[in-house]
Amino acid sequence: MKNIYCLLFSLISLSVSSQVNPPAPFGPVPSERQLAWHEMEYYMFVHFTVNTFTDKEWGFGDESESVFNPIELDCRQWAEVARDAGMKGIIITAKHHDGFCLWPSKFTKHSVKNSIWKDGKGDVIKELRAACNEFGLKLGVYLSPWDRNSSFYGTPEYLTYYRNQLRELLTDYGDIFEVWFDGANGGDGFYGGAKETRKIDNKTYYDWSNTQKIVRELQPSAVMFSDAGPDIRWVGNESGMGSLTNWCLLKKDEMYPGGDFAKILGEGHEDGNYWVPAEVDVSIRPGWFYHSNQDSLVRSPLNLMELYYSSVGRNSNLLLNVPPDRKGLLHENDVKSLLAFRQLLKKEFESDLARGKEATALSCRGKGYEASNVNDGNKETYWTTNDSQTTGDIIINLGAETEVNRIVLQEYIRLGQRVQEYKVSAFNGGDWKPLIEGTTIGYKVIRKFPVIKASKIKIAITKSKACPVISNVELYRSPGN
Ligand code: FUL
Repeated sequence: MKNIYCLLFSLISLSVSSQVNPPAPFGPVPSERQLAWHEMEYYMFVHFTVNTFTDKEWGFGDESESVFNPIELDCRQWAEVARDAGMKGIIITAKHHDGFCLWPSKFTKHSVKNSIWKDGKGDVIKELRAACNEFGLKLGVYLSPWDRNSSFYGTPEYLTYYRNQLRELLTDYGDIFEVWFDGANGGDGFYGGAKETRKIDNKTYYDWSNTQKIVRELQPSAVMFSDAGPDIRWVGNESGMGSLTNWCLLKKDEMYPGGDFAKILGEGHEDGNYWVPAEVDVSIRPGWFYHSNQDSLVRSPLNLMELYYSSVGRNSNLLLNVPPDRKGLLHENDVKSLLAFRQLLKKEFESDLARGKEATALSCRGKGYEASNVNDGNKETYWTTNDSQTTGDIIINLGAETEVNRIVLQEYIRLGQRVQEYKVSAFNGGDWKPLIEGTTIGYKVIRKFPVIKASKIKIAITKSKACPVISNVELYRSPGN
């Protein structure tokens, strides 16, 4: 019956004009570089520097270059594991707060070129670039703004130094997908021998807008991460928790890296004026760097699954840190866990029960915007309503009673993030039974609910800023809880 309404409506619309216009974008929308980033979903963070050899998390900046000697370094192993684990890229700490550079920077002595590793001829970034190319991964770089080694830190000269290094990384190593600007800033350090405390004003010192111009100039497709974007925001914690309500929107002009914004960063701003989605960064071990006494504390495959639900499942990307050991290899415990998690993930989302089933909606915008677009496997097609409507139901008819316990929902974010509230229910025993309620959707949410036998599943959009635009609905019977 509902299909008939939609068909009649389509016919009437057709007779008026052969084409129904799509809804206009609502609010901020993602750039092409942000859209490409959303699709990546899950990628590896690599923390590696002198700390790996000194057993520290934050090097003071006075470490001798000679401590860096990863005799079996094999970036191909990192990349192969990342690919086999289902990750789409690797972001490496090219320079962490200790100031040691993993590439032979022309602008400092404090780099691999003065280490004994490969007689000072090595370049970790170059090796990782080649490995990423070989295994089909994208490469990103972390260049710590805080530098506890540099005598320039805290003075205006430091900005020139920092920008020169950024230029090297963005010129000599091919396409970079993400540049990671950390928020930890200032404090005590070696600073070329001064060994003192240097405080900076993180609102003004770094003159971020001019640094950002360098990234746009040299790598126009790269997204920039920091507490305040401009392209990607920190989620506000390092424990792997995306926020259930998660707007990809942010009033970033009111924010700056290193500020006290953790709560806002989780949810974003419902009325934000820029598209700045959240990235969840978290480590597979307690520390960011490798420490042999944490070999038994590697997250289990099931724990990684929980992380996946609390990040990718909550409209965020997952940047999972896997730190190489002193040999320069990912430890076998980490590798085992990552690959076992990959297998679990495959089983979790093995067979989409919604795909190709009859999908109907009482209201639809007209031809080209039918409910059947949500389960056609094409994320470029979507269901939507008339502009005047901000609610609507989609019903997936599973045909027979079917066990279900997971749902994936996606908005067509090219037209903005709209949905504010939704409800999912199941037709079971002659009645509609409520399953879950939610707030935002955005690029993607994945929700769990106890196994239920249902012949139909209803997704009701109960509140939206403008007509809802849903591009994808998937249903699963996962073996997990
Ligand atoms: C923090 C840093 O201080 C940690 O060492 C680590 O790099 C983490 C990802 O970001 O701000």
